[in-house]
Amino acid sequence: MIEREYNMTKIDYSQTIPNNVNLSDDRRLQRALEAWQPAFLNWWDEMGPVESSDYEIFLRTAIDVSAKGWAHFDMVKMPEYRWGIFLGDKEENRKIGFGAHKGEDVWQEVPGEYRAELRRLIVTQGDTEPASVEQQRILGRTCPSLYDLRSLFQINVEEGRHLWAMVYLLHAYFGRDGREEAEEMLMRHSGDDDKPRILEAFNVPTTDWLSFFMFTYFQDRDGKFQLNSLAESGFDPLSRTCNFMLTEEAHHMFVGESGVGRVVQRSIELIKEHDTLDIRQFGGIDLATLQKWINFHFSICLDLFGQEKSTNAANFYNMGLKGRFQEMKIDDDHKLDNEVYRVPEIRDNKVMFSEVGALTSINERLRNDYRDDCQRGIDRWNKMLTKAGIDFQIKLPHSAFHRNIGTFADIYADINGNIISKSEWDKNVDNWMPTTADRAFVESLMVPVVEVGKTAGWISPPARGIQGMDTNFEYVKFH
Ligand code: BYC
Repeated sequence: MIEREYNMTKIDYSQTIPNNVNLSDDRRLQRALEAWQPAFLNWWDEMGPVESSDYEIFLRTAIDVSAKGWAHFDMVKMPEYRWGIFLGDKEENRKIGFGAHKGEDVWQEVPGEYRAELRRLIVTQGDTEPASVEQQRILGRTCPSLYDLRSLFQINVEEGRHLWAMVYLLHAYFGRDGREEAEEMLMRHSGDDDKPRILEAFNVPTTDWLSFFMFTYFQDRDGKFQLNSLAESGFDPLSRTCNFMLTEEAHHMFVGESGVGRVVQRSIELIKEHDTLDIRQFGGIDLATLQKWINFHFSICLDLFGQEKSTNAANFYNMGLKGRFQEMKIDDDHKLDNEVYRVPEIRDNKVMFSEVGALTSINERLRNDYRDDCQRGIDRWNKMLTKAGIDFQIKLPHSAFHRNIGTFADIYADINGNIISKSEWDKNVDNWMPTTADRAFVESLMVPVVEVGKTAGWISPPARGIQGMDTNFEYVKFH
């Protein structure tokens, strides 16, 4: 077994595959990854952002994984972006923080008895990354501004790199079946009938920019919570990989929050200007439509946390593979054998709560943490509406609404969590969820704006530019 030494934060860009893991010391691994690289580039060409290979984009590239100064900005063509392998810094004497192995040294190699579970977690995580690039591939055609186009492409290249991160772990630590899994990552495709992506929400196409901002607000936030839980892992290479991915994830959520905020801002302006909530006729997105998009995206993202009661999740925790959100900040024994947690269930046709073992309800706890985090943005947007004197509040739908995984998968519920019949659902669904006509309306607004410094009429311009640049900067050059 080759000893892997990862103490350097600097990234070596002289290599075919930029890395900070001393890849050149492990020839076999280097060759295997160099063989995967053309398959990845081929996938990017076929399934990545459409018609974009000649564009020059003001992109951020990692040069150093330390907390300060890891980012470098330059005009780059996406296919020339230097995807590579970057692990966060090693924490000396790190111990496993939870589960049956709490207090033991973290693992630098895969513990044999947990190999299957660890592989499954890494594959599920890895699968979401190229999925999101596939979902967003046609958005470049209808960008509301060059600034937004840059944000889209920045996110896309980083999701590509996150795939590299998981593929590295599979190649480096899982031998032949890891290499096979890495190939499969490029064979499954979002929305493919025969070989779909693993998690449902990653099979929904993202074809308009309102959906893109919802995606980056809600779905990337699932990424934040899942990556934080995996960053707690006793398998140290996974922990360090996720820690670095999280630094990039923060920007993706910023794009979502500021994007939806700019839609709200523009809607407020149009409502005030024309003294009506009915602003579609003036080319704005009305708040009722915005609410429907939230209902859809939030509910499909709740499914991403799995079942309320899950033995898989309990096992991942007990084994020390996947912790809770900010595990080390929680004040308990980090073993959870005798703890309880409240989970929803359906009794007498109502949503009620009962206490079950905290271990089996790990997924539900993470989902609740996620819900609280989502609420913060909703509060900020509502404050904007209140301040403008507009009598409308946005809200997150109840957790029972429009669910496909877990306790609520077999029932219908309204947005307040009242259980209703199928006929009531059918009667009201068009008030809650985007209809074909709603989607056609939003699509009709998606006219590309590519003039420097200009922004589409349905969204406010960004408050400031990127990396100290003006909002008038030419963030993307078409050639
Ligand atoms: N869709 O025991 P359960 C990101 C299956 S996002 C389809 O509750 P578990 C990103 C499940 O597989 C973060 N199937 O499951 C964001 C199981 O199947 P089996 C991605 C689902 O394992 C934006 C069965 O139902 N990372 O990074 O506790 C852009 C029983 O369920 C779904 C991760 O997800 C579903 N939604 O929980 C780019 C972290 N949910 O065993 C990137 C890794 C459940 O019966 N993944 N099933 O065949 C995990 O930790 C877990 O796999 C899950 C599922 C939390 C997702």
